[in-house]
Amino acid sequence: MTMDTTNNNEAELAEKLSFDKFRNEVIKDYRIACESRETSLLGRKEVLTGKAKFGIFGDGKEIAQVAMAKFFRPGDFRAGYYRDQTFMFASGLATIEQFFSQLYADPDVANDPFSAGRQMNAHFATKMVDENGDWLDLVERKNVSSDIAPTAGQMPRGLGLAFASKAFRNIKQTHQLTHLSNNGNEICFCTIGDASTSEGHFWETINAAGVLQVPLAVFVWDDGYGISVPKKYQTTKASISDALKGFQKKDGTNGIDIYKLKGWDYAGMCEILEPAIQKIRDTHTPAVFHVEEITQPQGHSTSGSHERYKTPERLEWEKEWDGLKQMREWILANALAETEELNSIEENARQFARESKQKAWDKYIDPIKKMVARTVDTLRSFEEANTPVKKLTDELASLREPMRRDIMKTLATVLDITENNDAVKQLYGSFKSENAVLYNSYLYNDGPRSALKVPAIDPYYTDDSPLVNGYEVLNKYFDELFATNNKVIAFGEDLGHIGDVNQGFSGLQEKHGKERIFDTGIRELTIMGQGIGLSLRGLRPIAEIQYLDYLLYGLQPLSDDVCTTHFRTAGQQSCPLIVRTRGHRLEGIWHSGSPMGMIINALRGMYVCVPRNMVQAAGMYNTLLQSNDPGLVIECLNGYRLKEKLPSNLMAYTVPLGVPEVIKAGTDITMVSYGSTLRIVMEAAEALDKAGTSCEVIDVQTLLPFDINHAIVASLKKTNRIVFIDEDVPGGAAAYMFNKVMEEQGGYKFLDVSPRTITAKAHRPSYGSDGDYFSKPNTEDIIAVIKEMMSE
Ligand SMILES: Cc1ncc(C[n+]2csc(CCOP(=O)(O)OP(=O)(O)O)c2C)c(N)n1
Repeated sequence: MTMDTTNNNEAELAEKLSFDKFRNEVIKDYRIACESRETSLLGRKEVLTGKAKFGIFGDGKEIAQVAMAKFFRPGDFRAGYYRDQTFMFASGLATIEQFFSQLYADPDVANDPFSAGRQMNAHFATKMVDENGDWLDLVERKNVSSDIAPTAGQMPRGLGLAFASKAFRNIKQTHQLTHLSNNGNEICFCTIGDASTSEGHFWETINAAGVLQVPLAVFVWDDGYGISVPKKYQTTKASISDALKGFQKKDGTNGIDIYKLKGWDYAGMCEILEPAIQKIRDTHTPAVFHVEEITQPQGHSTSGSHERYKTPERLEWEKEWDGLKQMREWILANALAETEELNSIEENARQFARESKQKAWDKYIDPIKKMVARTVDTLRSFEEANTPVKKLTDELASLREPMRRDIMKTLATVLDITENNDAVKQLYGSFKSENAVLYNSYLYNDGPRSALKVPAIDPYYTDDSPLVNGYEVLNKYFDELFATNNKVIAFGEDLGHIGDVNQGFSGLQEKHGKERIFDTGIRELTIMGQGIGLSLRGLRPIAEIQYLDYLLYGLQPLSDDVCTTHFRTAGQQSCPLIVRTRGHRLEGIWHSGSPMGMIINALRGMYVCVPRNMVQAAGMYNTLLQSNDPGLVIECLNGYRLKEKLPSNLMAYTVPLGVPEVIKAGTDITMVSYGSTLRIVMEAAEALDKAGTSCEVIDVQTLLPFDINHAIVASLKKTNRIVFIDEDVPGGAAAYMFNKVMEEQGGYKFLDVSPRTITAKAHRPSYGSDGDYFSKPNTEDIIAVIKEMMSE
């Protein structure tokens, strides 16, 4: 009897404790949801009153996101978009104050830790790499890959982040990297709006995830619209979960799991998510959570009002099914709290959001006001003598919300008026460099892991170094690389089983394993995404695009995501992806492209290597692998069967980036080129030499960076004639080289005759050798142009 009573008491106590824990959890979630809503309401006001430029908020998604955040663990990753503020607050990865700092574009990373004021608001990130470029312990922290604005742009990256878990789980060579993964248990939580699922990125990602079986949890926030366009114009059957049905995993098949949730139903969502997320973690089966019946109380963004496109009935429905209202009613119905308690939570939330906003504003404006004060101080000394200066100073001093540019404009005008007064000049100069640090830094790594700081080591040859085919240089190189570097992974179309279309990886899958060297589907976009995710998680992927012409399919994630990663996180994330491809001259419209102008203009933030042969290519891979900067290496498609001497120090030698090589010395004219074109250039140069014109041929080796030590102008000083030759369209990369040498290097000062570019035609080349001859620069044309220059 006594025993029974004790048991009863203990059971009651345990029940009470677990009830209290549950209740506290619910109340905490409700509080976070309320604070987040207040943040959205206040945020919109800040934009409408002009304190911030643009605002986009997570109102309407609060309840779904507090539910989701419960299952996001240390080690996990998020690849999301701009609606996820509540998830960030609930995961402890953002404060309201930080949210407002980003809204104000505060360039101090201590205030906006996501982007140092570089990104629009609600574009989140967490720090993954330290100041030395070493990866932090990602297993013990919750990780957020930096958001980007292009809709669905997070999908390929999300796939890659999830894929990395699979790699870590299956590749035994990575098992000692315990700071990067715990046996691949990490899930990537990926969020997307319902309308953005119309993008090809979504479908390619879902298909790849279904094939690969990776721990990807995709949450579709379905509020029925993409800005103003309703989902009947976006999605087949106006339901993404219905449209996805063929992807559903069944017994004995691959595929994805699909769940439907109601965005206002806190309890219902938690119940579904708990086992579903655990299953993803354990089995690496991807899942889509279609979160329906979500609202958007303030409309899409501060750019417009939703009354323009939502019917009165819809607006009424949104009010009734607002997640906060529903959660509140559910709490009361289940006696988890009294009305007074909820009222006070709501009031405190309002107060807290207001205070946080104010703190963020003070932190933002304070340094600017100090700059204004310094400026005004300096300018007051001119006032008496100079009325226009006094007027400008007064104007600046009276600005209630000054900006840095107001100060710069004032100083520049005063400089003009005072004819370059020293004190003003000094102040202007020092503000200019301070602002450059805030606004123009971090495009590339400039710390110890900068690709430009990798020491140059020459290839080493012995008397009996063998002469081998170009592809064999790479094959031997990759073999040694995979034997010595446990972080490298290579993949692409036809790269695994047959060892790539030109045999660079021939036999290597068998030797180094299917987990490290493997085939992918034909999906350049998500191949890039796989590479991005693996890179962010500290591995060293070499992701292959089969032919340069098909880089276009993968260009968007490189340009929007890879190239901006380091910049948009102010150096807190690095994406050292290596993209390997082959291109330039071969045959036909889509196997001969050399669209280098397009590439270098799209890829500032990556390094672009254009090796003339495979020995140079391997040296560039070595350089890139020692750095944290991303790079594209374009091998010469027609060079795999040309003979090259095999260096004996394959793993050690490096090709420094941005350092051209004079591959033939001469005195009469400088010929600047790269890649496959160099063979034509050399043919022309040798013929011209015989005819008495001494040609100096320079291989630029990399287009980004370009001739950092100005070696080309040094050659021009000697020859006083220069021609830039490539197989891009007119005005493409040859024009870029021309501009660099003439403007940046001041080459125009050393010209005896007008400089030239020789390029391919504007159209793509016709098929066959004659098509090639008449479309791309040929030896005879080059000789003719140079003869003309010599006679000028
Ligand atoms: C590639 C691209 N196209 C267009 C836009 C402009 N845009 C921004 S958000 C948006 C609608 C997205 O709707 P949805 O995916 O449903 O997300 P929601 O904003 O409703 O959460 C559009 C068209 C963009 N950012 N990126």
